[in-house]
Amino acid sequence: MDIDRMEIIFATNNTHKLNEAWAVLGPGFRLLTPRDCGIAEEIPETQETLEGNALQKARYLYERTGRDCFADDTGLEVEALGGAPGVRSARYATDGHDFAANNRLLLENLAGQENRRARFRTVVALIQGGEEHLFEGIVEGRIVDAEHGVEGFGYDPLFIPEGCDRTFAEMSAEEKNAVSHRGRAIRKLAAYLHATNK
Ligand code: ITT
Repeated sequence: MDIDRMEIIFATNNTHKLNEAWAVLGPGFRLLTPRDCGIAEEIPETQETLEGNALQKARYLYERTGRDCFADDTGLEVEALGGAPGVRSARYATDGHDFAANNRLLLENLAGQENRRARFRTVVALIQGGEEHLFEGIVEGRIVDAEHGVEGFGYDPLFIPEGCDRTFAEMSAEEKNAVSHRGRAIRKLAAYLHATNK
């Protein structure tokens, strides 16, 4: 196999995620989208855990294409809210992916709360030659009192990673990827793919 151009599909409908994964994987990989494989519909995610959803999305694509692929499921876990919104992060305030409404609800639910500790957790599910593998990436941090910054997506304007003084939405894509949940999980995936394709 040509190690310089490893081809793999990312089972996501989220272009922000796609761009982040692209930046981490680099030119050694040719990253395809579901659309590139003729799959235009929303990929279902109806499980109760990040692991379950990541596997569900990867299996959905694998069953339809028979090609190596991976999926990412991510949740924001807030300590004072017992781990919520967690696996329901996309649908916290509404049925859809309404980032502004989700952020408003999160701030409302944390009003007056001193414990602002939170973490992002990403689970990447890879299906390679029919075999399934999971990779996890976690970043610890805290939720601030108001939105700051316009970069990134989702809860980024409200989350400051440990050891930093800016939210993810105030960082460049490169800075976010260096410490983020997704950056960590995708680097583990990349290391595994390199190791198994030599
Ligand atoms: P796919 O399932 O198509 O991959 P999605 O947007 O539904 O895309 P998730 O279910 O993994 O992805 O993500 C749930 C929500 O968590 C997402 O809609 C965002 O609100 C939030 N989220 C995920 N990753 C994030 C990140 O890096 N920064 C901020 N918020 C994020």
